[in-house]
Amino acid sequence: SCPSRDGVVPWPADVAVRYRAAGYWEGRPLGDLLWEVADAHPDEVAVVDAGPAQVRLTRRELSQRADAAARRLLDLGLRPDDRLLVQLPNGWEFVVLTLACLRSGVIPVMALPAHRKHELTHLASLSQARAIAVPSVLRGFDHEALAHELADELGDLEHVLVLGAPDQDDDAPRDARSHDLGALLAPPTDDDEAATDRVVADGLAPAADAVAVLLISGGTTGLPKLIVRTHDDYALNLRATAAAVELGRDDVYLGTLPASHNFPLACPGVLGVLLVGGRAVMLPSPEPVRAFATIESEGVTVSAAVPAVAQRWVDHATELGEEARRQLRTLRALQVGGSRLPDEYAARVKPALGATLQQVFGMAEGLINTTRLDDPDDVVTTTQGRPVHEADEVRVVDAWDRDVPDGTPGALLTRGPYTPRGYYSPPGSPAEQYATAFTDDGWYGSGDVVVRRPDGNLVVHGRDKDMINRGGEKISAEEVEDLVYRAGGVDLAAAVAMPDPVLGERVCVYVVPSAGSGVMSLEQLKAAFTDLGVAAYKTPERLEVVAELPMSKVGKIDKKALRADVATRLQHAQ
Ligand code: J2J
Repeated sequence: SCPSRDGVVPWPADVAVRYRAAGYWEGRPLGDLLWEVADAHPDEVAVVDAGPAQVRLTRRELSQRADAAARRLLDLGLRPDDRLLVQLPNGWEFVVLTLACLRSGVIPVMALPAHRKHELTHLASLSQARAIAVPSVLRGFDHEALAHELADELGDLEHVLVLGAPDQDDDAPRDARSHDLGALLAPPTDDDEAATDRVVADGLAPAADAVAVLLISGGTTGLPKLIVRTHDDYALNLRATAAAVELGRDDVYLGTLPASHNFPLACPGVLGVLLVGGRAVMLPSPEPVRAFATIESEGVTVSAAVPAVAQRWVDHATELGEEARRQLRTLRALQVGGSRLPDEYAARVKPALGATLQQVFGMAEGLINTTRLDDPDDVVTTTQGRPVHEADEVRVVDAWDRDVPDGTPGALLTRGPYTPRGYYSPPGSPAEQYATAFTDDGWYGSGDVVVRRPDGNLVVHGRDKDMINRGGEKISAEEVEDLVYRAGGVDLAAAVAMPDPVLGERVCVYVVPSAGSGVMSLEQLKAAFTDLGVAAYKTPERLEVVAELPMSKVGKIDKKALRADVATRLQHAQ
C-alpha cells in the first residue's frame, strides 16, 4: 500500500499496487539510478556549465560532489523531508544541489530566478522551508539581501545558502544563518571520507515513494500551489519523455530555459539526460548568439524552448543562413512547449534549424504529450502530440463531464502513474482547500480545451482557466487582481490576456477606479507592483481605466468580452 505522508495525497492503494506490478514504478530513489550510470561510466563528462564559470564535471565528480553536498546539508541540521527553496540560475551548482537533495531526501522547492519577495514569501511559508539557496546578486538584483529579509520574517527559515562571493566586509561578519553555497558544493575533502566514492551511506537514501521535488503549479487560484513529485513517479516521467525523444548515451542536452521548470528539468531535460547516461549543458539564457555558439562547441543534440524562444532561434538562423546550419549541425531535435506554438512557426523549425521539431504539451502536474520524431509533418506542425506513456489516461469532456467524440473540443482530464492525485497541503490546513482541479476519482483537470484527433494526437484549442500564459510563464489572473486591489484606488479589477506577436500573451488590466481616487496610470501601477515585490513577468503591461466592466448573466466579470475588447483596441492602434 501507499503510506500517506504529511500533506501528500497518495495514489489509491490498488492503483499503486498495479503501477508497481507493471514496473512503471521501479521502487528506487532517483539518486540510486544516477549513481548506477556514474558507476558504469565514471570518467565521461556529465555536466558542462557553459556560462562564465566554464565548469566540466565527470559523472564520478558529479556524484561525489552531490553526495558530499548531501552530507553537508544534513550536517547543517536539515533532515530528510525538510524543504529547501532553490532559486538558482542554470549552472552546474543547480545540478549538484538538486542531486544532493535527491540523495539526502531534503526536498527542493523549485522557485524561479525571476521570483521576488511576494512569490518567495508564499513559497517558503507554504512549504515551511528551512533553507533557501540563492545567488548573491543576479542581473543587478540582491538575492542575498532578500533571502535575509525572508529569514528575518519567517520562523522556519533558518539557513541562507549563498552562491558567489559576496562583498566581504571584514568588520561586519556574515550573518550566522548564511552559508557559502560554493563550499557546500565543493568536492569531498579528506574529512569527507573521500576514500570511498559514496560519502552518503546508501542506507540514508530516501524511499522510492518519498517526495523528490516540489514544483510550482501554473495555477489559476490566487497563489500558486505546490505539486508533489515522488522519486518513483518522477523517474517514470524522465524515462518516458526520454524515450519519446529517443534520448541515449550519445546525447548532449542543452538547458537554457530556467531549469526549475518541469520541462527543462525533467521532460527529459537535465535530469533525464543524466539518467540515460548523456550529457547536460547548462546556459543561463536562451539568447540565440550564445546558444548557437554553445550548440556548436559542445555538440548539442537536443534542446528545449518555449515558442517565443523557438521563434527567436528560427529568426536568428534565417538571418545567419548557412553559418547557422553549420553551427547547428549536431542539433537533431528541438522540443517546443509551454504555450501554443503557432502552426506557421512550427513549419519553419526544421527548414531553419535543421532539427526535427517535437511539440510538447505538458504540465508540472504530470501528463506530458509529445509528437514523435518519426511522425508525419502534418502531425508535427499542427498538433501538440499524444501521451508519452501507455498508462496515461486522457479524457476530453463537455461541461457535464461526458466524453465528447474525437474532433470535438472539450476539457482535458488526466490520470496516470506520474500524475499526482492532489496538491501539497501544509500540515494543519484543510486538504480540501488544496484539492481544486482534482475530481473525486482522481482526475486532474488541466483547464485546457483540446481536440483529440482520430489518430490520438491532441490539439490545444484554448483554455477555460483564468490564467495568462506569457511566453510559457503562467500568471494567475486572480493573483494579479489581488495585487491591483492591494495597490489601491480601484473598485473593480480584471486581469486578462492580450494577444502579443512575440510572447503569445501579455497581461492587461481593466480597472474601475474608486470614487474620488485619481485615475491610475500604467506607470503608477507598475511601480506599485515593484513595491509589492512581485516578479517582473507578472506586471501588467497595459491598463484600461473604464467606468464599468461587462458582466455575464451569472454576475461575474465577462472576461471573454474584455479579451475581445483589448484585442480590438490593439488592432486599431496598429
Ligand atoms: C499549449 N499550451 C501548453 C502547448 C503547456 C513540458 C512542456 C510544458 C510544460 C508546462 C511542462 C503547451 N500548447 N504545447 O511542465 O514538462 C500550457 C497548458 C498546460 C500548462 C502547464 C512540461 N504546453 N501548455 O508548460 O505546469 O495550459 O507546464 O496546462 O508550466 O501550460 O503549465 P506548466
